[in-house]
Amino acid sequence: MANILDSINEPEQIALLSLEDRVFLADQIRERIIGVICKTGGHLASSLGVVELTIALLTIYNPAEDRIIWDVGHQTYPWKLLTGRRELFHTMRQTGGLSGFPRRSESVYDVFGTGHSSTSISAALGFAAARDLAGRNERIVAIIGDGSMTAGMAFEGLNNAGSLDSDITIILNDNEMSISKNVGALSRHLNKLLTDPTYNKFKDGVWKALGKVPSLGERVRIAAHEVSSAIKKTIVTPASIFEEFGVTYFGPIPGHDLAMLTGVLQRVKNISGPVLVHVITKKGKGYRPAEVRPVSHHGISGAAIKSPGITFTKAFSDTLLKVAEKDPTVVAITAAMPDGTGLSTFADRFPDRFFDVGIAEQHAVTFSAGLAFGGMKPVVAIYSSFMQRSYDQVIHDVALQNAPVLFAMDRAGIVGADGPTHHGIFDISMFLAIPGLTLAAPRDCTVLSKLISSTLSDLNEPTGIRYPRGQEPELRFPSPEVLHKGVGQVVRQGKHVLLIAVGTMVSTAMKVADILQGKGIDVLVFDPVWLKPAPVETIKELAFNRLTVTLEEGSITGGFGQFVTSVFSNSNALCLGIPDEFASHGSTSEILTELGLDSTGIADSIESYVRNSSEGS
Ligand SMILES: Cc1ncc(C[n+]2csc(CCOP(=O)(O)OP(=O)(O)O)c2C)c(N)n1
Repeated sequence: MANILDSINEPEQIALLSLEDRVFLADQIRERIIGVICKTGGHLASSLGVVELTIALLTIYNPAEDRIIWDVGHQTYPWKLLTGRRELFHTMRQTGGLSGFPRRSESVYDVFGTGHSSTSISAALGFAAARDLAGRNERIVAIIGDGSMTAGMAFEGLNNAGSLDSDITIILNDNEMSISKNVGALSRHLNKLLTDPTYNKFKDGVWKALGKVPSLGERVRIAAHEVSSAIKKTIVTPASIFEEFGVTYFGPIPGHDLAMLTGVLQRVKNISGPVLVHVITKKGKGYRPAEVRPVSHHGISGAAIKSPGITFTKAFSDTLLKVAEKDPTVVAITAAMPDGTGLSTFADRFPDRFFDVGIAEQHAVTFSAGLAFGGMKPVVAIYSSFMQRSYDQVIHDVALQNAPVLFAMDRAGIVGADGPTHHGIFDISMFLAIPGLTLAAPRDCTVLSKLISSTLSDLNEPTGIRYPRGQEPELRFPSPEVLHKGVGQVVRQGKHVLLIAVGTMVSTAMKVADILQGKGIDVLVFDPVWLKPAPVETIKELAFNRLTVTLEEGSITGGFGQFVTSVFSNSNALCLGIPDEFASHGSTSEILTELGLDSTGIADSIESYVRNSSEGS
């Protein structure tokens, strides 16, 4: 078989291929994705599920003019391979390489950047409204998964789509999976559509209908009713919720039958008003291990050697389980991330006390406030970057009413290959600004476990605990038996510089202190543990006769450094952290080095600060 994939340099070539060649192309795309991603790591299963869909879209639409908008964007590997990035595909998610998500800065074919879910319908509507105002006629398509469809934002988009009545096509890519099994009433509804007896009638009927509808070449614009009634006259589609939103529904369509998929999308393309095509795909299609275990193949870590240490996620999961065994009021909530957050074990052990609410961070937070006022102790486990979605709910529903909720914020700090959409660098600034909310950052898994147990033993106010992805750092220090709110710990003595390090930066700070020791600079390392209430009095005392430096894996602007040093009358402190920019993707250590936040970079910054200060005094 000729290598068709390697001959595709422009997406426009795809429409010129025969159907048979496009089917071969699908096989070759799968082979390439499996070959590369099993080595480098990345989002495997979702991308394998949309190979035919991507080819069909590029056959029917003109990607240079039409606007194809992917939701979440983790499934765009076939898209990247076919839109001019094939030769860079092996650099995926690495420093300086391709992003694992669509990026406007990476390609003209990535018309809307993503990473967080459920934005595609809103973005598509915006594009459509702009097109209508400008009097242009490009087509606008949003591709959204059944998991992403569970989010409030997707429904906000649908609601608006039904009233704007602008021409857009929404493709619902239904593989019955979010990262884990999809949940909720919408998922049930989609399943009902899928198992409706009219589905098979639809499959047969579609072919008949396609024969009756004029082809695209013959007519530039076809009125809505002409095509939809032509198809619907021949087949009875099951009643769907989307029709109630004023969105014309077609489906379900088998998503790996390239001929049928292309045929249906071609006809639907020219229907006016909002249209939703329900496409059924299989996550991991074509790679047996991913088909069988789509959850563990959603994102894979590739051939990287893994060390056996304990992760923060595991420490959280184990501790929560222990506490919940003794306290029946402890309940756990996730927004579609039971595995990533470590809550699956809790779900297995306490199914009645576990809530997967779908990709619905805002709802998860307000739901927890209700649980708290109802007498439960809710633990909401949400990645730091996804907490951004629920900022108003944290303020308005939790903090303002002093709802005792524990936020377990995993993936805080730089997360590595997923890049700027996923780095957890704003949580400190977000949380510190909210009155009544307390926030802690453990330096290792022991401190994390103690924080969870002690907070849950007397959960009486909203509390956040932020901890990073991956394993605890090598360096560990004994921690006090009980961690009192607002009390930190000196982990190394020194007379020249007070280095206040947040969370796992304590470990880096110890290495920095070693480096600086060799240069005659004596560093005291202080771990505040609690960022709010901060151990302000202790910090003031320690800062006496020492230069103060703060260090955090979070945004400098509004971060802990600025927060805590603002209490000094002479606030001549050096605040180190993530500068006012979006950190890129790559390995975490490379990103930190680039930001000057590796031990050598930090030591250099502190050394010049000390030298400049002594010259100035
Ligand atoms: C706001 C937000 N919350 C959580 C996530 C984590 N996440 C990434 S993909 C995904 C599941 C998406 O499911 P679906 O849309 O059905 O796509 P599939 O992977 O099944 O193709 C989740 C929960 C996210 N990207 N954005």
